Amino acid sequence: MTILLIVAILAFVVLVALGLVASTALRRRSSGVEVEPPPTEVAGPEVARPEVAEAPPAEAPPAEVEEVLGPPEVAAPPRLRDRLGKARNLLATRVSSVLARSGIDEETWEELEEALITADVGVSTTTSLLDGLRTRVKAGEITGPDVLLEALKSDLKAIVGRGDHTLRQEPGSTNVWLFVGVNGVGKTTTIGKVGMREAAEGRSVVMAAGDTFRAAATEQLALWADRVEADLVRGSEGGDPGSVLFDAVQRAVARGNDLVLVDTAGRLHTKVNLMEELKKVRRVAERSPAQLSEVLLVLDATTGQNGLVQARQFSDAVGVTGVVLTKLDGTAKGGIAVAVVADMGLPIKLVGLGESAADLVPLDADEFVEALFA
Ligand SMILES: Nc1nc2c(ncn2[C@@H]2O[C@H](COP(=O)(O)OP(=O)(O)OP(=O)(O)O)[C@@H](O)[C@H]2O)c(=O)[nH]1
Ligand SMILES: [Mg+2]
Repeated sequence: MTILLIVAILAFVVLVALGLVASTALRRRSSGVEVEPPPTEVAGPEVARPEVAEAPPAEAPPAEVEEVLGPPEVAAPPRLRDRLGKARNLLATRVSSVLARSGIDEETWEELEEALITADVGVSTTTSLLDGLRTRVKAGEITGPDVLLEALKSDLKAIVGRGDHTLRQEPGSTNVWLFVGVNGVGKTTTIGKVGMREAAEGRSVVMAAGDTFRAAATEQLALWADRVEADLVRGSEGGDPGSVLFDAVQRAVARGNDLVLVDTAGRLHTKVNLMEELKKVRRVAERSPAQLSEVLLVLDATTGQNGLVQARQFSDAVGVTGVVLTKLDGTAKGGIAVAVVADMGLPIKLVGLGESAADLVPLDADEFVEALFA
C-alpha cells in the first residue's frame, strides 16, 4: 500500500515537471526569442542619395491631452547681465583708475587703450574709438573722466547696435537659413535653439543635416529635431551636403513649411575644400525654389580676435548676412562683439548664453555694453 502511494506521488511529481517544461517552451516561442532576426538591408548605390527621415512619431497621448499639445515651449530667456560671466566687469575694473583721476591726461588714454584691447575690441577699432574721443576732448566737448567714459560707452553701444538684427523671413515663402562656421563653435546647438524659438512662434521648421562628414553630427541634430518636432532630412555619411539641402527644400516647399535650417560641416576654415563645399551648398540654395534669406556665421566668442579671421574667410566664400556669437557665458571677454561689427560690418543677430534651448537671445546693445562696464 505504502509502496503504491509512493509510486503515485512520484508519478504526479514527474507529470507536473513535464507540464512546466512544456509551458516554458511555448512562452518562449510566442515571445519571438527563437524567431530569426530580420535580414539586414544591403546598401546599394542609391544609399548615397539623401533620404528623408520623418520626425519620429510621438507616443500617442490620451485623446484629451492631444487637444492641448501646442508648439514646443521655450523657457524664459536669461538676462544678458546675469550670464556674461567673465566679460562682465572686465572694463569696469580696468577703467576704475581712469575715473579716479582728476582730469584727462596721457595716462588716461593709455589705460583706456589697454582696457579695450584686453577686452578683445581689437587694435584698429580701439584706435579709431580713442581718436574720435580725443578730438572731442580737444574741442572742449568732453571735459572730465566721467563724461569721457559715458561717451565711450555710447560709442560702443552705437557700434554693437549697428545693422539689421532681425532674422529675415519672407512671409508666404519657404526660407532657407544656412549656418556656417568652424568646428565646435556651436552651429548644431544654435540650429536646435533657433528651431525651438521659431517653432514656439508657430512656424514650421525642417532641419537639413548638411554636416555629412560625421554620422554623430546628424544624430546630434536628430535629437533637436525630435524636441522641436521638426522634420529632419539627412544624407548618408560622406554624402553630398548640396543634395541634402536640395531634398530638404523640395520637401519643405511641397508641404508649405516656413523654414529650412541647414547645418553644415565645420572642418578647419583653412582647408579650401570646406569653403568650396559651402559655396556649392549656397548655389544649390540660390537655385532652389526657396528663398535663401540668411547665411549666419556662428562664432565662438571665447576665440577672441581669431574669430575675425574666420569671419573674413566665410564672408568671402559664402556672403555672410549676420553673426551668431556663442559662448558669451564662458570665458569670453566680450569685446569681440564690438570688433565683429566695426571691422566686418556684420550685424550680430543672436548671442548664445548657455547650452539649453532658452539660452539664445537677441543682442541688446545697451544692456550688453552696460554689462561690460557694470
Ligand atoms: N556655454 C555654452 N556652450 C555652448 C553654446 N553654444 C554651444 N555650446 C556648446 O558648444 C559645444 C559645441 O557645439 P556644437 O553645436 O556641437 O558645435 P558645432 O559648431 O556644430 O560643431 P561641429 O559640428 O563639430 O562643427 C557643445 O557642447 C554645445 O553645447 C553657448 O552659447 N554657451
Ligand atoms: Mg555640428
